[in-house]
Amino acid sequence: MSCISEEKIRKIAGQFDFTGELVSWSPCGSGHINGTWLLRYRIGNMGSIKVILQKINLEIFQNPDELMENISGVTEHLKKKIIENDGDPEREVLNLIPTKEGKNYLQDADGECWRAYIFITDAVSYDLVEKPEDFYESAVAFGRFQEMLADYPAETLHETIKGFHDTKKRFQTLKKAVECDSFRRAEKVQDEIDFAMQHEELAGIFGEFLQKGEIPLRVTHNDTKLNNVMIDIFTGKGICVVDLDTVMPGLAMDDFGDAIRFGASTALEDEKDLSKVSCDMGLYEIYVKGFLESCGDKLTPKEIELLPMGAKVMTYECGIRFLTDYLEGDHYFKTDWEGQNLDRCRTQFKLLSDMEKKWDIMQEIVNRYKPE
Ligand code: ADP
Ligand code: GN1
Ligand code: MG
Repeated sequence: MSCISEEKIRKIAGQFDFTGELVSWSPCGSGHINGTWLLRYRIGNMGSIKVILQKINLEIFQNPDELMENISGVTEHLKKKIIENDGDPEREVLNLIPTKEGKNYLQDADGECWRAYIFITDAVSYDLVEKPEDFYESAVAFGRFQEMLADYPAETLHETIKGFHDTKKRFQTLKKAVECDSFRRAEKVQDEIDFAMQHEELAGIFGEFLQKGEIPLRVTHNDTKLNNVMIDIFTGKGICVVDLDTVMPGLAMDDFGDAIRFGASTALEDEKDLSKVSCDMGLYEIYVKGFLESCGDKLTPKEIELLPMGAKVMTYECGIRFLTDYLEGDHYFKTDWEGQNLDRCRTQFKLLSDMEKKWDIMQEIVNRYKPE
């Protein structure tokens, strides 16, 4: 996905509305879905500018018009709020660069779809927490993100991936993958399949609360990994939330939980040595604090009570998604080695087991930080 010829990149980049001489490009970030490149341009004697070029994964996002309509709408909304709050609209929100024809993405002759963003300068994203403060900042950024979108007209958002966090549906898909066993891998992962089946209960919890009207749908990010927040290298602040492909009506607990399963882990998502994998309660506490400080007063008592459950559910959901993809021959998440999705599944199940051991502490921490 990250390989691209010079001819192709020049042809694609040349159709977006900016000038300058393209001098270099390189793959960027460690996202599992889209192809992302950092492009450097020289502009006369004025210096250089950087641009992010992304190839949209059309196997996953089948309706690019709707996807980009969501992103345009959400970024415009965020920009207004940021300007109202005297923020920097070039760095605190993604800025789409239109095509020369004035569209928000490009469909090339091969049918591939591309979009370009202004590069957020002097900022980094992390796959593993290096400093606890960075994790705190990511919590504040995601909490603020949710808050700024609280008045976004949710009914105008398209569901870019149907049933994205419908854990029950994810569980059914896993069961089908086990039954089909198209790649004859099920026998090798019987322990993981057993673990997934034993935890089936987690798949239905939020669906039931929703059905009973006990928890609300909100406009949420739905992919709150630490590496989807850009951290300012000078101030250490969580400057901008990126990866807006899955901004849709969803659950606050899922945004919280997804961030915990990734960022409060003591190891990378694809660590092979499971003895290194645990859910760090110090990091968990820091995230709880940042998240509740930034959006806690907007959440209902039930949502707050269910935050720790969000961590378990999202860790489980992600684990079964990785297991399903392994069983189905690794067609969804990008992989760099055979078995990487299985490695990812194992870290998630290890984390979930660890959360079960730490369940009382996890609840106690949320209790301690909940708004009065
Ligand atoms: P994916 O859907 O594949 O995860 P992302 O949109 O998250 O793709 O982009 C991958 C990575 O590229 C991000 O984690 C971030 O590090 C980097 N990135 C994305 N957009 C920008 C941007 N506008 N400026 C700087 N870096 C960016
Ligand atoms: C994908 O795009 P990225 O890498 O930020 C995935 C998330 C998973 C995550 C697991 C659209 O996120 O749902 O939780 O991988 N995004 C999509 O690391 O499926
Ligand atoms: Mg990403």
